[in-house]
Amino acid sequence: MLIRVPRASEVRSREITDEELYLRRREFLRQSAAGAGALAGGLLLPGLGGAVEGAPAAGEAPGAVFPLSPFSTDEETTRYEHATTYNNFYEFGTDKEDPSRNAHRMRTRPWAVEVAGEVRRPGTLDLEDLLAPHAVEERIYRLRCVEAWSMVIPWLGIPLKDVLERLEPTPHARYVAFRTLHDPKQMPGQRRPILRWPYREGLRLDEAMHPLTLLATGMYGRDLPNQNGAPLRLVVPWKYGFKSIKSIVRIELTRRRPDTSWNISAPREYGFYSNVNPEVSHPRWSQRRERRIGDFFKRPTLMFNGYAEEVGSLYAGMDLARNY
Ligand SMILES: Nc1nc2c(c(=O)[nH]1)N[C@H]1C(S)=C(S)[C@@H](COP(=O)(O)O)O[C@H]1N2
Ligand SMILES: [Mo]
Repeated sequence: MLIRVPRASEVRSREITDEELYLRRREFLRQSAAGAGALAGGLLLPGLGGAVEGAPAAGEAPGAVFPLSPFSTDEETTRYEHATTYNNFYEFGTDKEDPSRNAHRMRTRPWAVEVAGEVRRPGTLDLEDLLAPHAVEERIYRLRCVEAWSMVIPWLGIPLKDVLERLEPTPHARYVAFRTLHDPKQMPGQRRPILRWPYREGLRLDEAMHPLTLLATGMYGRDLPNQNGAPLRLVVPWKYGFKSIKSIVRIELTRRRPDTSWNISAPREYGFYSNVNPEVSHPRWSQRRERRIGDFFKRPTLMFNGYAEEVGSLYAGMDLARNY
């Protein structure tokens, strides 16, 4: 389908050996996972200090090692403590620290995923059966929130494409709709009508089948923490963070464009596409710049979050100010 022209950064990477690339990557992860000693260069956000339960300790090698995808960025990864205590997961509260405080209540095993709609193999699968035949890889991606902050996270996961192909979409499938678990007992935020629950998101089928689109099961070499969307979340690195739906229990292939929770709650602010775009402001703020969590100064936001060469062709001929 897509013919990729390698980016300068990737060509550079290929000139060094796999072994060197591997060692360098481990070093990035070690830096980001290290404790207070690693703080010197970065600004500590209020409320983000201190040890985090389950975080890799200083000097400790991260968990399991998986092949590093060439789609990865070589930017320094966000500190684990920041990535796991500064979260959006409204099912557990709307403050950034709420998910890390409350999400431990969610039971993530056993976990069933319903596959429905325009597929030849519908049904309910245990998470392990959904994922087992596929190879897990590591991908270091930028993720930019619509609120103008960003992180760099080493995800573990499987290309969504691989999973969808095995489920065999019918020729009628044009979109993919996702839903998060709906259980107000485990997710106290769902007792209030902040969003349309369960949280729902959607992609056009070609976006879902794009090789960058990842179904993540882990990060920083270990399982996903609950606050980051355990046991299964989407990661769509060229779109605003809210498209990357957490704790998925349902995947439906549809003929029509599905409703999404943010689009239902504020259609003028959050469109279906929600591609990162510095040229198109959110109605209440500019999207030109962003603050990388851990940095002091803001940096310019890049078209498609820096993935324009990979995904730009998906939107050829579309007016991205109208289709925001
Ligand atoms: N189910 C669900 N998924 C969600 C959200 C949410 O509130 N509920 N928030 C989204 C938003 S706005 C962002 S920016 C990312 C944040 O992912 P992170 O906490 O792992 O950085 O998750 C997205 N996925
Ligand atoms: Mo977000």
